Amino acid sequence: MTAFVACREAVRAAALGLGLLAPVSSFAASPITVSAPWFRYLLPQIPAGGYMTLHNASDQPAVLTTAASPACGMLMLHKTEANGAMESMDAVSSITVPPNGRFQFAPGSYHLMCIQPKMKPGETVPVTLTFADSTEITVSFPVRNAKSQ
Ligand SMILES: [Cu+2]
Repeated sequence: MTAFVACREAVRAAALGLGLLAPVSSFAASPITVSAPWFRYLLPQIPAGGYMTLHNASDQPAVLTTAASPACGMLMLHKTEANGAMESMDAVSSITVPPNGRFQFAPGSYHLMCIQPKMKPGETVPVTLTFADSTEITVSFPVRNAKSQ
């Protein structure tokens, strides 16, 4: 429950810091590219939210099934849901990026939940994304703090 509440606050705090963009990373061998990856890091005992946009240049859907990082302990796919004044968060088993489309992770919506963050603002940490067809891509996520914009 504590981690749950902390995460919710991290997500809300992150919403205040929207509007930032990171350099686009591209992967020549894969139709999947990732833009604007970042983690919002608060404290070691508070889960860090990870955000990015996935782009799919193929004419087939791309299904993201797992994310992993040595900087996270467990790294989960999560979605925040607003129900009136309440907010809750659920694990999701996969995320589908439409053909020639994109899928955005953002504060208040889909995010990567880094359960035990071992990172510092200013660093970059690797995240490996695995898709249903066994494609794996590793992306460098810049780490930002609560006040970053
Ligand atoms: Cu979460």
